[in-house]
Amino acid sequence: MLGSRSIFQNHKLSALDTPNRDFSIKEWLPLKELAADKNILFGASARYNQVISDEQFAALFAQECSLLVPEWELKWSAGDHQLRPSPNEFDFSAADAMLNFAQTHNLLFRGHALIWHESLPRWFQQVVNHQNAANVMKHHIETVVGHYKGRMHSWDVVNEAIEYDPLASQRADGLRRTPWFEFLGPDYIDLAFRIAAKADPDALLVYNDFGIDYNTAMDKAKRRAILGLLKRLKAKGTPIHALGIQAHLRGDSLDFDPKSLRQFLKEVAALDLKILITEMDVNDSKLPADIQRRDRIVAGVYEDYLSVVLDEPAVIAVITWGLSDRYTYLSKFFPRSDHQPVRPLPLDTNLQPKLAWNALARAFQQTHKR
Ligand code: 9MR
Repeated sequence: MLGSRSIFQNHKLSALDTPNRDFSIKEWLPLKELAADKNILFGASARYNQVISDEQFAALFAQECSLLVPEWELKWSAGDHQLRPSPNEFDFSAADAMLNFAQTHNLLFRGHALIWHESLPRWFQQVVNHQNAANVMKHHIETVVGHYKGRMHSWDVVNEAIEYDPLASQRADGLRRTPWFEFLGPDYIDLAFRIAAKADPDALLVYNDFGIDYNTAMDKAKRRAILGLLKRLKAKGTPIHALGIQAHLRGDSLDFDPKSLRQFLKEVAALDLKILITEMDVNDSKLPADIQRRDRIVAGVYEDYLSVVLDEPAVIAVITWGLSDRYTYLSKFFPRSDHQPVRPLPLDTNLQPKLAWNALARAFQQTHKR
């Protein structure tokens, strides 16, 4: 406990906490309704067992969200789930059950992610090479996108194709040296989009990435590299329809600069692309232990960020990476040093709305209609 408190006090970070900030809301309606009023989608990611076995959570999910994205079940291999148990097999059972849940509750369904350097099955390394990579990609995208043809709101066709730190990249375009890149060269991105567009002409096809949000040298370089990539794809006639901004934010960051983020969104929109906020959460691992303070800071980050982002008319969706602190990847990936549970999402572990929920509600209420 002492650890995180002293870190917080030793920095200018205490300025982030504004005890008198107003997070009140005009009207208590589900987030999906507040968003829909402005023609915006609100949704979240979830895993199979959360929506299939946790009835209380599933009911809240259906109440608050208009879109569901599986956190694991449409990746090649993630957690204990294998969409691709072997080179010739596809196991759609978990994702199909989630689609069924979505359809029962009138939720849109979103696919994540077709081409990514992470969450690949073990066999991938043994089986895929320069000669067969294009066919493996084609087989995967045609089969998976084809399976959900006409039933998907959007697909993350390529995820995280720019280097973690583009400043450290040896390539001017900042492209990440993923297996796909090594086997197929920079055009693997264009290829993936073309295969996906053919397999489902109705789905919104998205390029998704992170590290875009702040005014650090690294994030600036990332924005530049992403803009470059999007421009090249558009110039080639690649069937890409949107940029997905993951928005994994940090409660303890002092580097948020509304102006430069707003400018970036404008430049993306000028390419005739839509923008989706795809994986929003606020990492509170370095924030003070006190829950009221912590929740206030997290809520402030949600509202400050969304007020900038929703100002851009091209932004059509806000999706959080999980809905409740009951289920968040951050508890495993970024635990607090004081071992207190993390609180990065709109609902707490008992599914009660937190100030972060108010922040989302306020952002939807305050923005203009699309
Ligand atoms: O939250 C996801 C975690 O449970 C998985 O173990 C991990 C690997 O598949 O992916 C996490 O989600 C990531 C998403 O797919 C892409 N953007 C970053 C997310 C957090 O790491």
